[in-house]
Amino acid sequence: MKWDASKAHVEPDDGVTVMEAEHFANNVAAPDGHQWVFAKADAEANASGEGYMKTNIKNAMPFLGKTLDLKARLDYQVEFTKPGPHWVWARCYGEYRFNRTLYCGLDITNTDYGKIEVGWEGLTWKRSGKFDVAAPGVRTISMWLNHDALVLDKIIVTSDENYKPTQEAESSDGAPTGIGPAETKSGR
Ligand SMILES: [Ca+2]
Repeated sequence: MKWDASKAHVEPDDGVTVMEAEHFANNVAAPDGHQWVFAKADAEANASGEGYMKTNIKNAMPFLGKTLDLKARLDYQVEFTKPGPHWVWARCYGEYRFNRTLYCGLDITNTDYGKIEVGWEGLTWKRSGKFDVAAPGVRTISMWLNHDALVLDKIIVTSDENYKPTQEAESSDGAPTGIGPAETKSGR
């Protein structure tokens, strides 16, 4: 797929790029049929924006393919203006208590930093490890689903290690639970 850089979310001066999960640039199904699908926001899910993305299959399988090319993914375009270390926050949850992992990555490559352990008490914010953006420009941020019954509402890419998406209430494991800031403008 050829990207349209004019549709990228442009990293603002504060280094906090906010994207609704449902505003993906590309949605790629896994070979086994797993895929992210859109669901409209409703009061129960407490979603931000028009809705959220969730898995289409609920088999409670422990892992969906061992490598990233075997997992369903969503791609987002970010025009980075502040090269250097970044972190990804995901507002997400998993219905199954023990199998709840997302992976995020830069430019569709396998990474050590990308593992995000998802909560199970409704939508909460969880953060990835550190990844490095070497130079300014449009890059691809991807989100892979590693388990069934996952929900992804919103994504924030930040250059500030101490950033928190919201100071509102926290879940019992200390994760922020609020909706967080408004989406960063793009050419959409
Ligand atoms: Ca959303």
